[in-house]
Amino acid sequence: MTHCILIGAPVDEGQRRPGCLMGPAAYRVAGLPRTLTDLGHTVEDRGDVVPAPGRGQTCANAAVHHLPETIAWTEALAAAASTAMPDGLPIFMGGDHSLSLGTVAGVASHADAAGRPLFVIWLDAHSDFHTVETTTSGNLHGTPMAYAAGRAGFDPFPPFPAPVPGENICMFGIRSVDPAEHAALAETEITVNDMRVLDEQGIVAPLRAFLDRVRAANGMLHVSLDVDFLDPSFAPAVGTTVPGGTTFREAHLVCELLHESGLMTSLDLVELNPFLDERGKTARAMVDLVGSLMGRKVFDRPTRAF
Ligand code: HAR
Ligand code: MN
Ligand code: MN
Ligand code: MN
Repeated sequence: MTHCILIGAPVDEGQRRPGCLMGPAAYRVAGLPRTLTDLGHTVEDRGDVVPAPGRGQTCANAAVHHLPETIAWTEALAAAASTAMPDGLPIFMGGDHSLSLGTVAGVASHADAAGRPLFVIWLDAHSDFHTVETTTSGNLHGTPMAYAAGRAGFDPFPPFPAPVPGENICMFGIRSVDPAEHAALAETEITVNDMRVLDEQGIVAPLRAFLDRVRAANGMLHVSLDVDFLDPSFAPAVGTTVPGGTTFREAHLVCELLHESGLMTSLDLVELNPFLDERGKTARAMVDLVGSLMGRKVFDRPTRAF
């Protein structure tokens, strides 16, 4: 039984298609709290985070938009995350992926204070490895993984509290990487399990290899689940659909294995844009995946001892 702390992060400023701000409401409507309580967990909904007003910061890259608002979200969400961590499992209901600038920062300061290494698993079509300086779209939802990894180029953001070493970061489902991200990733120890890797090796071997390392290090594990990790055929409610994503079963298998590992300590649900959904199917698919992450299974059977 886990104490689940729901935190709404109606962030819409990290990209240009309005609608992600309706995400937290859609998760509640689609039955996220009930799904968790039906699995025997306790649920505390802390409501939606409200950021302070932006403070007018600027940067040299003219493409970047909503910089002060995004910094304000980062600060507010980092505070909400580090406050929630000692109390249970925070589940951040987004909101676009720029919310992870804050959530991972808050989780990282908690892990640092607890003296435990933080690991991050990034389930996404995109690597989100731009900096404020390299983004050409100017959409800051394309930057949070680079911020968490401690890349330079994030002025005037607050310095990332305890950067996550590349060896502790694993990406899954990747199929859209910009040239500047590609070059920067090549300089890191980050494991990039792109769709080609998953096609050839399946989900189980690459995921277990990473989870074994988290366990061996007594690490904390932040899971960041972007809707576009999923194939748009069954999860269309996202502004940046990319064909060739994970299937329904591949995505559930990832979640089932994560649950079986017992390692997840915080979770982001990002990029759901309910305005683009078809009768709620994407919101429901995401809630179903959280069910698998939190222990729903068809049959109890002996699983591999981790
Ligand atoms: N790399 C592209 C950019 O920076 C697309 C980023 C899209 N990111 C998300 N989240 N949708 O993963 O604009
Ligand atoms: Mn706006
Ligand atoms: Mn993303
Ligand atoms: Mn994405």
